[in-house]
Amino acid sequence: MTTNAPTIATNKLGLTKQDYVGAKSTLCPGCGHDAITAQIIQAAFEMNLEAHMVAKLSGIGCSSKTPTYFLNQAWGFNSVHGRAAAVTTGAALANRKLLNLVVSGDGDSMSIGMGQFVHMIRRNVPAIYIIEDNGVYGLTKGQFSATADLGSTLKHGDVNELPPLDPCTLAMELGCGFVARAFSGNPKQLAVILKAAMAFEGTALIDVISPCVTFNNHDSSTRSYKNAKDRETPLQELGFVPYYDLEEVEIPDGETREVTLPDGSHLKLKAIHTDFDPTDRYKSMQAIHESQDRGEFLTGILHIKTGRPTLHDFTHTVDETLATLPQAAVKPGPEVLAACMQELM
Ligand SMILES: Cc1ncc(C[n+]2csc(CCOP(=O)(O)OP(=O)(O)O)c2C)c(N)n1
Ligand code: SF4
Ligand SMILES: [Mg+2]
Repeated sequence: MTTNAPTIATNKLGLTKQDYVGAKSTLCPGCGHDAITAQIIQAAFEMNLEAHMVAKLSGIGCSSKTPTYFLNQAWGFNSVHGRAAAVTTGAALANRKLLNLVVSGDGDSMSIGMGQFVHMIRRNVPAIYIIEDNGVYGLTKGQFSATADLGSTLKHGDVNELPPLDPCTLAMELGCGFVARAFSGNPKQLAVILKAAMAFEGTALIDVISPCVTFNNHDSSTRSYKNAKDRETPLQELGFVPYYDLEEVEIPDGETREVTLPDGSHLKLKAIHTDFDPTDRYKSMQAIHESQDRGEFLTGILHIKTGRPTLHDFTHTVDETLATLPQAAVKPGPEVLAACMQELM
């Protein structure tokens, strides 16, 4: 007997997309952050992530609440405001086998958390660091954040007179090897960027413009959904071929630039602005500044450079997870301690 029941798609682990969801979102209906959560679930499903090998890390904010809404079988640490980067650095040191997935906000990362953020990038801590960037402190009712554009206004008329900080050019300045900007209203592009970030080693920064529909969605806000949609300027058509599909997928030559990612996957970048080279960070920074002067925001892979040493190279961490090391290997022993004490006398 045949049945017409629809088959549910499964990935290489035999899991369905439903296996990658979390609790029901409590954010405002239409919040850009929920659209990002949906693409994290999609990318994790397509990349066959094992949830128990993922650590979700965040600070405080509407954005920082979102790890609850995906991968409910992963590890999670919802820290305090601005401390996601520091907690991620600790998590990476303790266990280098987990994939660290950080979700932070523009307030969380670019104000109170700035000191931690810059050092995490400087140390090239292996982590995907997503900033859900709405230009305001959503959770505390919509004050301007440090990424708010000059001249943007709040609902009741206040004008932002301070120049914005740009997480992407800042990250490039600090040597970050994977810098991308996306828009929550462009899910297809975001999913590819997330998959490429999952195949990367080191810090992968993704700044996602994510409109706050409750406090920052009026016409005179540069971060409203409509204004963001009008200003978005995609740099590339992106394609991602995971390493296990390489033999089956034909990669055309020509205009398409290809980057081999550390796990062997391929990222294909077909430039829309033909003179844009994401491997040259100085030119990328110039292109971003010029686009900002024109009132546009560029999306896509803004900069990529593989092979930089990571935190593990700088600190010579062992492969083994610290929690599973035998006591004899982690303790220096009484003689070493006594010698140290002697030095300090
Ligand atoms: C130490 C500390 N200072 C201030 C706050 C108040 N506070 C909570 S969330 C937040 C800003 C959140 O903005 P953002 O990171 O952009 O997240 P969003 O809500 O916009 O997603 C602030 C200032 C806090 N919780 N802890
Ligand atoms: S206040 Fe803004 S950022 Fe927070 S959930 Fe609502 S729409 Fe999203
Ligand atoms: Mg915010």
